Amino acid sequence: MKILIADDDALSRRLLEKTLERAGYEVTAVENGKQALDQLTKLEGPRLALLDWVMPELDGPEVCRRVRKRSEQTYVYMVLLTSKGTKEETVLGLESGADDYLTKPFNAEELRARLRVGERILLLEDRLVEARENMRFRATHDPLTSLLNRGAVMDLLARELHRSHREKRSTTILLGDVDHFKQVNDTYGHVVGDEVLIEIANRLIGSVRPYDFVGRYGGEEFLVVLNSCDPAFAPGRAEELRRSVSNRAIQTAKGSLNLTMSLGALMSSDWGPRPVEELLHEVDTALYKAKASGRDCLRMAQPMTKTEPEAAPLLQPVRLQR
Ligand code: GH3
Ligand code: MG
Ligand code: MG
Repeated sequence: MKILIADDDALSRRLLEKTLERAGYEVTAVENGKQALDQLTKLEGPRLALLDWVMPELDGPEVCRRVRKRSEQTYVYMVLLTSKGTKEETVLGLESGADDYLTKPFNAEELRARLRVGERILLLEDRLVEARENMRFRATHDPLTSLLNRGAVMDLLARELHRSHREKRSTTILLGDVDHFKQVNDTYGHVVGDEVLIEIANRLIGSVRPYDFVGRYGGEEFLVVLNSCDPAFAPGRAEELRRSVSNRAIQTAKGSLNLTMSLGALMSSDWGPRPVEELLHEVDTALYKAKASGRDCLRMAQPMTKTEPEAAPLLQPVRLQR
């Protein structure tokens, strides 16, 4: 475990260093408060610190105060080293944000015992952070494929649409649905169906850029958001996603299966500011058209242009002549 010693007295610093190295710590020793603050606020810096009260640049309590101000970083357990150990000093030290204090000259046994208390607190914090991260992941991800779940990908899409509109860029929304997926379940069982979904999820993730979003929208439906995607490239990128499913067989416990996916797509620049639900409805309609056109294909959602209603009557006679 890393530990920081900040003491301007060279002799005392060396003594602490030796004691702690013998106890198995990875020691960094500095000689003033400013260096201590730098160490404690850097990424991956020590999370356990022994700070002398009186030091040049910044004293021990001031280092504690400044470390505590940075609430975003992980917890640092700080022990102040005082020479007097009066009640007033103790209160002031703890009020400044220190977790504990030790009076000099210190007893090596007591020092180690107090540092073990600090380690227990840090371990507890690690476990809490881990539990919180696990909960956050579970709340936003699909347990089968580990993709974003429907709620999370919709939230990100809504935010992205606002941003792209503000920055006059285009977001491409894709809705993919595996073709005849029910047959996989019916023929090979649900477990193989699950294997297929996991593999397709991986292929989709592998086909987008790191800042695009892929979410599981429903059973065998996937929502892909291509952020700031140049409209000229959107159909090509959508085709790549479609081909990522069909271009090679999927290996499963019951053999390799050839599957395809139909896609509906929409470029936000074609539509202007619209509610997410409305845009998704349009993509869904395009997906339905892809299914109706024989599956394993892509259909783009196109808004009705102003000229279309006028053009419609002209088309009418052509159809009647057939
Ligand atoms: P289409 O080409 O028209 O999309 O046909 P389809 O068979 O893919 O579509 P349908 O909607 O009829 O069937 C989807 C199936 O997906 C039905 C459902 O049981 C299955 N499914 C949904 N979620 C899961 C899942 O998590 N695991 C497995 N194995 N199957 C799932
Ligand atoms: Mg479906
Ligand atoms: Mg399907």
